[in-house]
Amino acid sequence: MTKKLFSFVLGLTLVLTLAACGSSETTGNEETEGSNESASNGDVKTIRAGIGLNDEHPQYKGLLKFKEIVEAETDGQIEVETYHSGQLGDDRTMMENLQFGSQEVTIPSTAPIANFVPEFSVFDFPFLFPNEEVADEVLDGPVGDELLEKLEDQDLVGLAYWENGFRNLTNDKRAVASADDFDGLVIRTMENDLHLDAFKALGASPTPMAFTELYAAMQQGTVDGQENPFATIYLQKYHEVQKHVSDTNHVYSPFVFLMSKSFYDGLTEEQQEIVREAALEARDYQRELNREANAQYLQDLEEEGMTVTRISDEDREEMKNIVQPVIDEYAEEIGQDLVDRVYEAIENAQ
Ligand code: KDG
Repeated sequence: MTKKLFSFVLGLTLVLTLAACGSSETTGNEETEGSNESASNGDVKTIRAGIGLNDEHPQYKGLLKFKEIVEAETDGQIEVETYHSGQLGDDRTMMENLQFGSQEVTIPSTAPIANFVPEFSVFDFPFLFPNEEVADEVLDGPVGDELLEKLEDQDLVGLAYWENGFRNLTNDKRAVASADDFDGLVIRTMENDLHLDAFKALGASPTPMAFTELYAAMQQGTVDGQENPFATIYLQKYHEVQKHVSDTNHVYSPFVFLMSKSFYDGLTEEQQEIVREAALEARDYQRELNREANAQYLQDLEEEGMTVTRISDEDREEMKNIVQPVIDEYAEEIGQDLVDRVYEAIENAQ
């Protein structure tokens, strides 16, 4: 074989060998590269998640935890955009956004949800839950799941119950220590007929209003007071526009982590499992954050100059008796059977 021919054959062999390695490398990794490629450059889904509370509230910190888990577990296939302080609208608007597909997640209290699924008002019955532990067991149990399932008829998916917390009264007029002290106070309530009727029974002049309008209404004096958990009262800076706070603890308010049903149905089974698990893991984190600082918030409010009035057991008992007829009326409307099962679940959880 001449030198020329040998060099040609050697070169050809080298080229063919490299080409073969190259193609086997491509074949070897093609599938992996292909799947990685689809994750990073393929159809990335975006979750636009909006809430009413501000970015200091445990609700927002819980939402950031949800974002962290979902983006990690889906390897970037799902991205979560977070919006706080009503940037995407008030609770009703954000729930409608989910129904119409312009937003994918919101986390309202059960009270505004009752305008879409009336049965949710049962969780706003005054003095229903004795403490957070019983609330967790009932909400995370069969009767809580039963109510979440009813959301699907409204094109909503309820993935978990988070915690707003025990609601307490603030006002700018006077110390409220007993039922008599509610007389004539213009109290902003959530947009929920049960809340309105309960405060009317106590002698107040309640007015329904979106959460996004509340601070300005107190600042302008169009309402005398409102009721919310200590975390909200402190972190939304209501002490700047309210003089008095009473530890009425009159309602334990859950949040519901809502997802648009059309968005949820468009996820793969694996992605559905990831968002479900993330909402539950972030729930536990959010509840813990909410409870850790709750006692501190009341102290902070006093340090900010608010007058704190402690409600005695007797006075709280009197408030319960006054609102009982309202509870009985709504129990009939919601369905006595469901209400009885909620009370039974509370009994079993104690
Ligand atoms: O988005 C947060 C609101 O749903 C929640 O804060 C509702 O407690 C509430 C209120 O008073 O409107």
